[in-house]
Amino acid sequence: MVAQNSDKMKALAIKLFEINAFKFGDFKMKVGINSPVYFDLRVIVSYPDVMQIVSDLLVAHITDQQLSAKHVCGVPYTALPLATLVSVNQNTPMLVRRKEAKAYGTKKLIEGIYNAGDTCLIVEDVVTSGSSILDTVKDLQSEGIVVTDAVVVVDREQGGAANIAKHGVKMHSLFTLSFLLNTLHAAGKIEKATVDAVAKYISAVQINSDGSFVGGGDKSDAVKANDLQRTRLTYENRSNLAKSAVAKRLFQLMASKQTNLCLSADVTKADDILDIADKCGPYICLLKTHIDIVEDFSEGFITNLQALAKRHNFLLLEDRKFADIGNTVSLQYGKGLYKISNWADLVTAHTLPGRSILQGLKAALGNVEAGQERGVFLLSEMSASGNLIDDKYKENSNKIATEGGDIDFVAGIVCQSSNAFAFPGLIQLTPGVKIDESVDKLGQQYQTPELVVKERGADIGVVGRGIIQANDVQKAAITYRDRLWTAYKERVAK
Ligand code: 5BU
Repeated sequence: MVAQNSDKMKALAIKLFEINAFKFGDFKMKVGINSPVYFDLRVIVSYPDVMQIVSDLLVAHITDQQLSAKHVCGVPYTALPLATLVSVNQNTPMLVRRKEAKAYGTKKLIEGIYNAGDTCLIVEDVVTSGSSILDTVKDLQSEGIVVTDAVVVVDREQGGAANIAKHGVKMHSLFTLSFLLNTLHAAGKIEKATVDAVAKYISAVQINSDGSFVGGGDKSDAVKANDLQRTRLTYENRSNLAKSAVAKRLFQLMASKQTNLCLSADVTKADDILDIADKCGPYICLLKTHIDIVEDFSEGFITNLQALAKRHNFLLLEDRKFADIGNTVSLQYGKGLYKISNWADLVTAHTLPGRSILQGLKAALGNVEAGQERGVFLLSEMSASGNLIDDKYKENSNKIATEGGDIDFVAGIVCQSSNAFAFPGLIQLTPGVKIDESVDKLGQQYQTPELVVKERGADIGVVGRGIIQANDVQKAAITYRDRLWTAYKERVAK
């Protein structure tokens, strides 16, 4: 790396982390086991400034390494725009490899003008085993094109360089995973524990170009040893991994106040909600409302509720369960009698309408000041018996929460089980909590605080009638706070 580019490289590493081009957590990989780090450089096309920096650095790296080839060729698909920029910037003609031959016309696998014997430099975004690079090399070679070098943005250091070297191709990476980890740690973006967990995984899981593991075996021990599984991380640690500003704030609040209790204040008189909020406020991280059950709603009630939230340091969650088309939810969130977006730090929403639910809600928000950020909990499971949610729905809900351009708006997931999602930057909110496991007359299914936290992955337990119907609501809140918090402490100490 050229010395003057070193600061640029560090700045780019941080930028890539901030735009979610890579994440830490517990992710399912193509090779069949989970990884504590996940790269998705597809997102960078949405950031022209990042594209510019990456391509400038790639060109500088190519010059620095004296890689002269007659053509450049990107590995489809993520690297194609990068290869285009490299081609244009250094005036080197490009070749395009098709993944499938056209069914009509020329049936060519390689587009562009070339002759057998021409040289070609490969451009790739992320290398794990190197198998994608080798697929492209093979197609170029069968046209008589000579490939000796590949320039890549990120080397995950899992054996890719050695695998492609066996086929006569030398890898030149802009970033190694170690460089990214160290840079983020030095910038205070990730904890030492995260750096160590990833390093441990990388050294244990080296991959051959056919996808098998070096040394054989299924490496399930490495997966078990994955210290970035969300249920094993502390809330402090997870606040650093969160992408939503409200999730960060909530994780920090939970850690400093030592509570993971959400009180569901399901009573119908404004004064009763304020009374419960005042008595239980010191023991909760969230107060959950169903604003449309309040019979005497007024703006003054909201002002008082916000004052209590400030005094006792908890956030407000309106459990509105938005579920309509984008335009309607935007109006329901920002307008009407309740003007929910003005006061609720968080809301709940169904994923049934798809991604547009997030865009609709976001459309109701104007310019948001720091500290006034809003977030959403997406529902991926329900506690009601006989609900219609199946595994596919759950999986797709997780995708909406963790992929795409709106993940900075998603604070967490409302669900009942620990396998609903893996990303530790999201918060699992689990309703249906009571001291005694039971079912109410209308199909609500309850589990104990210990069970939801230790077995079902809950980060926050939601308690309604378990507290509000108690003779002494404050005493009940303390009991639930203590039991949920102890369960969490035991979970992370394991
Ligand atoms: P309870 O009194 O502890 O049963 O109240 C639970 C609250 O959580 C209540 O406000 C429900 O609307 C809310 N809830 C739920 O119980 N189950 C779910 O799956 C979802 C929300 Br989503």
